[in-house]
Formats: sequence, C-alpha cells, structure tokens
Amino acid sequence: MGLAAVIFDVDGTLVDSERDGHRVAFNHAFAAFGLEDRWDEPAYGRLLAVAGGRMRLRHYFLASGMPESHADDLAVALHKVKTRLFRDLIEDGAVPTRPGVRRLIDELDDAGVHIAVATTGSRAWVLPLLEQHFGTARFAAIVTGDDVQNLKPDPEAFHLAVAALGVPPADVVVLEDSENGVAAAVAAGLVCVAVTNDYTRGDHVDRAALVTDGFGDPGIAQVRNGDASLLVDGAIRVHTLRALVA
Ligand code: XBP
Ligand code: MG
Repeated sequence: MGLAAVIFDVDGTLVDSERDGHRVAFNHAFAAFGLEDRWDEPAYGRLLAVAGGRMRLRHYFLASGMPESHADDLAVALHKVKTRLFRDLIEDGAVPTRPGVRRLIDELDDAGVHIAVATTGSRAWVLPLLEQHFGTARFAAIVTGDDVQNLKPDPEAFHLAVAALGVPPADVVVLEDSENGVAAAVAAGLVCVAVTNDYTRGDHVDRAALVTDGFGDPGIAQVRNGDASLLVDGAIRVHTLRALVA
C-alpha cells in the first residue's frame, strides 16, 4: 500500500529535550531531596544508555554503591518529583521541537498519513508536551513508558503502536534518534530513520535505513548512512519516507 503511518520517538526526535530539559529536572530533583548529586552534560550523555528516567536513577544509585532496596525506593520517589519539575519546564516553554519536525508532521497530515508516538518517557509529561506543540488529537496512537512492561531497546512500544494504528508493519516508518530507539524499531520489524543529535551522534544507529543529523531545516541534513538522493532540498520530507517503504 505504501506509506500508511509514521511513528515518532519523542525525546531527541520530536523535541530537543535531554540536555536542557530532563537533565535539568533531574538535577533540580536531586536538590529538592537535599542531595549533592548533579549530572553534568557528559555524565548525563553516558547515563542515557539506560532507557527510562526511573531506571536511569536506579542504575546511578546502584553504581554509587547504594543498597538495592534503598536505590529502588529513592529512584521511585525522586523520579516522581523529577517528572513534576519536567512538566513545569514544559509549561515554561523550555522544551522546544526540533527544527523541521513540525513541517514534516504538517506534510504528513496533508498527505493523509497517520502519525503516532512511541516513547520511553512518562505519560504524565508526554501528553502536555504533545498538546503544547502539536495537539494530542493529531496522533492516532500515543504509547509511553507507562504502557509497556519492557522499555526500548525492547520492541514492545512499537508493537503496541502498530497494533493501535491497525496498518501493516511494512507500511510504517519510524523516526528515532538513539541506539536504543533504532534497535527497538528494527526489532519490531519496522523501517527506521535515525535523526541523530548532539547526544546520539556517536550511537550505533547504522541499522536504520537512513541516518541524518537533522530534519534539514534550516540548512541541509547531512546523511551519514543511506541514500542522500531521498532527501528533498536537503530535508526529510514525505517523499523521503514514502521512498523507504515503496
Ligand atoms: C528517552 C528516555 C526517557 C527520557 C526521560 O525516551 O529514555 O526515559 O530520557 O523521561 P524516548 P522519563 O524513547 O522518547 O527517546 O524520566 O519520563 O523516563
Ligand atoms: Mg529518543
């Protein structure tokens, strides 16, 4: 049938959310708990290998020698505060969309291509973020970290999104930014485009059908892997995604 739907990852793909968003919220949560811990930009980039904010905290506390039961309890409590603080950052306009993604979503809408979301992030902030930038009603399915048993790189979120969309997997393209995300999409049997960012530029994403450093707005998206002729005026457009499932 051709391109029936596009599934977007959120963090690092729809929005530039990690360095100045989640990382800041984690650090404010540490301060709210009276902890001296702070995650600087390089440390947080390494911690991003662990999907899920609560699991990232647990991993960090265990690695610092904290007993498991304390690490579990503190991760749960601190992540609740972090999520509230991240919602505040969203409301303050501190989590912007990536250049070019809004244009692509408008084009997909105009072309009658369904769009969906499959993210590891928490529903408590994903919904207000999508509402703020796009309107949640535009998404035929929204799968979050709260809806799955297994986070990326497990393919569960993409399996749920494809089932909710009700379209053949062969007619779907995924847009992701990270190694975990591309691995999850490929494991779900889906064609994936990787749009890397400052944090994920070094990730192993070459199982994606196309790897670029941005959506191509403004300026030209640099293609790291795949056929650069699929871009339109140096940008990822509907034509690009259609060509990948033709
Ligand atoms: C990226 C993640 C998320 C965020 C933090 O999700 O791994 O955990 O880093 O959000 P995506 P939470 O799949 O959208 O790239 O603290 O809500 O987990
Ligand atoms: Mg991501």
